[in-house]
Amino acid sequence: MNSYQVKDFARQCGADLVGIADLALLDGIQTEPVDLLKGYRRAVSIGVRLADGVLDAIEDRPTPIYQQHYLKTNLLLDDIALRVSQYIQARGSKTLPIPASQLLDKENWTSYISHKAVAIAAGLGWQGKSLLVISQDFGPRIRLATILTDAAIKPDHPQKNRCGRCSLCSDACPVGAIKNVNTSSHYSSRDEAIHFDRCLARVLENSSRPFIESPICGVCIRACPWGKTRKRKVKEFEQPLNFRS
Ligand code: B12
Repeated sequence: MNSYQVKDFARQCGADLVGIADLALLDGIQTEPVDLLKGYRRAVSIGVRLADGVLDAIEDRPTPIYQQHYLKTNLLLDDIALRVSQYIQARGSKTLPIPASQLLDKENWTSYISHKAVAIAAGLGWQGKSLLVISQDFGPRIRLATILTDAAIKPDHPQKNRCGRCSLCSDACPVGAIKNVNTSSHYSSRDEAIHFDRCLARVLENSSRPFIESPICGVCIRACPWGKTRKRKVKEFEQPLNFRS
């Protein structure tokens, strides 16, 4: 089994993005439990693209359809992670699929491991000013999951940051949570990039709005120019058809 086969299988299962992280790059990262990565060498990072129609309808708050899309995308990611885990395990390596969105510590708002850190190490994208992983093809319009493995498959490399002087996510945030600070690789803490208390208060407020039950938002995702459907692609579908009646 090589990395190409694992990636190909993940894509067949529905992943839109897949990369392999060398866990040596994540040495010392915060995990729950602290020895979560012990015995593992690589992490398969998978990304599932969100629907533009759902995101483009977001103005200053999440919509009921984004709430459902969020839940269904998490289920799809967990399903793909399980299948990839089974594929690798059947070929003799140990695996641990990490759920897309399971909160473990509600005081510090943390999970088993940061899927974003894994995705950055696996080259899926860079860490944007919003703290989100921005991929070249889909921008932050992706959700992520991770499969840890002891298989010594070939790792990918991190990408360079391409946010530059753009401040659209920061300008769009309804509570001014994004500080508009750049990073060349990744932020050392979330407070370096955002006013975490403002972001958290906003997503919690959102979770009590009608038909919204999760701490979600989506405004900074929608604002990012990376991943917005390009006009060129749209035009391909808009070519007039030469039908004669
Ligand atoms: C808890 C949680 C929240 C909390 C706290 C968010 C936060 N910033 O930590 C709340 C409820 C506020 C929240 C909000 C949102 N969330 Co949230 N959330 C999570 C969850 C479940 C756990 C995150 C966690 O443990 N953070 C802990 C901190 C300490 O980790 P960290 O900030 O990522 O990175 C640390 C280290 O890892 C290190 N680091 C970071 N990158 C790298 C890279 C390398 C190479 C290294 C060495 C280290 C390193 O530096 C940091 C300090 O230690 C994850 C799922 C998951 N398991 O990852 C989703 C997740 C991060 N959320 C996500 C999203 C989309 C959102 C929202 C947009 C809401 C929404 N869906 O509409 C907002 C965005 C808020 C923001 N701008 O950060 C996505 C991000 C997808 C993407 N494209 O990046 C995730 C990955 C869920 C998923 N399955 O896709 N979220």
